[in-house]
Amino acid sequence: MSRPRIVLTRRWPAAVEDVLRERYDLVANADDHPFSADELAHALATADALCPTVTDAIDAALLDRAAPRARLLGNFGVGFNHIDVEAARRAGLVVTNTPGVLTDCTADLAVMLMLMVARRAGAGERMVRDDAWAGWAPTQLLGTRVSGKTLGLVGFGRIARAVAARAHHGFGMRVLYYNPSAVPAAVTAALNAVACDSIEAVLEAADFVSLHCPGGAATHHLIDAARLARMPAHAYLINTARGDVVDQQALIDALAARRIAGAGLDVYAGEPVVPAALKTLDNVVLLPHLGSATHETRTAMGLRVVANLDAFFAGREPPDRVA
Ligand code: 8YV
Repeated sequence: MSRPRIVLTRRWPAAVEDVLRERYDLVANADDHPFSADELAHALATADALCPTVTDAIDAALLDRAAPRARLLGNFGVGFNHIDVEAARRAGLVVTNTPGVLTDCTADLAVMLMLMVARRAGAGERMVRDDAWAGWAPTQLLGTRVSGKTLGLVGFGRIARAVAARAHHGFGMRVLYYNPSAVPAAVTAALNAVACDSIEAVLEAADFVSLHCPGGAATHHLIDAARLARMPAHAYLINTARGDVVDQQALIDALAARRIAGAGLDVYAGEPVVPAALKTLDNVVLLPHLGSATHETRTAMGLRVVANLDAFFAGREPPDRVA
């Protein structure tokens, strides 16, 4: 029997591509170019499984026209808001993701953004690189203390809890959260975390707000102008979730008017475009979607996709099926 054909839309860590090459008829993307819609349609029509990432729009228009041979979408990433899950179901596709393996690195990055923006790390680094540092001064680049402050989490899933652990145990922060469903008491007790009954309550009480909800229609512009206005002027917003969870223009307006103190962003609406207005602001730290970008985690993500492929093509239930 011929081996299933697997198409990867991007380059994956070499160790993972090697495993896939041993087990499957692998079609890799040697030059790592983002696929066009036509290339995605061709892959769906010719592969047994397509393995997309956040850079691929697997939408209804694509899925409805593709007449897929593929039976599995093995997403490389935990977030799958770039996949129209209903349309995938209609097209007879099973969808899997990669939960768990990127929790720590994404939480590390959220903490890094919090520290960077509060302690003005970006501005300081630019000063050194621009040869603009004239030497130490008592009032130079003063930032905001992080230790002992209040962290507010919007969403309290795996990554938010890992951020809370770092903040609470590492920085002595008080942790508040809003989550749409109940969280086990043992989890909140270990982190001394306090539930709020609305997003507004988190925004009003926190010195740092970090977003940890999924992307997609249900959370589009969850943080809009009205909600940003609930944040005190000394507070910071951290986003490692998805760009369109925040109304980006409303955030730019709030940052420019100093209605909030700053923001640390790893994700944007319409990536990879980052609005020029954001780049001109000194009270925002801008990273290029690096949340899971470590050798260890990207390899683990790839191997998690492999585990899903292996289960699916052996006729078992894939461990990370989301649709
Ligand atoms: C991934 C992420 O690198 O997994 C996710 O949802 O946001 C990132 O950490 C990227 O999305 C890969 O698809």
